[in-house]
Amino acid sequence: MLRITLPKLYPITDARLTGRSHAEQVALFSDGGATFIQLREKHLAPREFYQEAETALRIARGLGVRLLINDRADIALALGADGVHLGQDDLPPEAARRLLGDDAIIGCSTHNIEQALQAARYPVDYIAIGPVFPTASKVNPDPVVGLDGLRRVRDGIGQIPLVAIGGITRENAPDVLDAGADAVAVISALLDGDSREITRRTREFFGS
Ligand code: 3NM
Repeated sequence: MLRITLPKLYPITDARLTGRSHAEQVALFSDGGATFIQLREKHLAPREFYQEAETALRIARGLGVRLLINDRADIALALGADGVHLGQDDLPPEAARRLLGDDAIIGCSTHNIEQALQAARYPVDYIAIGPVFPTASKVNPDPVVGLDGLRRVRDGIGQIPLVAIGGITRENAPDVLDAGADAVAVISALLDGDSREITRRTREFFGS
């Protein structure tokens, strides 16, 4: 496992919300200073997603940006992506670790303290907890954990890097970091707007 230091902002692509390709979103987030991005695709067939992700990875590599693939360790492996973000129904983290090796970044989605404590026993590089706030970007989200739930997870998992997700905005992000998250993963608060807006929102997410 790597010992990674996460940047505070972890943008996630969403082709339905913007109508833009994953590659274009990676370019826009990168222009805004993002260095760690997740490709999230819930609708395309694996072959199409693979092809889009290949283009996105080429762009990311050219810019020195690390790119993780949501859900699909097979696609991450085939592409040589930087890692995979696993949901509760995806491959178990130890199986993804066997496939991808020690240098890959493996993150694990959790939605309550029990899942987070379980994930802390797996060979993961970070744990994500959410939704912290209500979100419209996920179908059937789990119950909101709130800042208190986030604090409990922070206290429970020790030093493992922690990503907060769900309903995070420029306004509430400082409270989320105060509650113990190392990074915030964000979809709609970045992608809501034209391309200049997306880059600007990314650049200004943490104030500057
Ligand atoms: N996962 P937004 S919440 C992809 O709870 C995702 O694990 C969640 O989008 C979880 O920033 C979520 O627009 C959606 O709320 C995040």
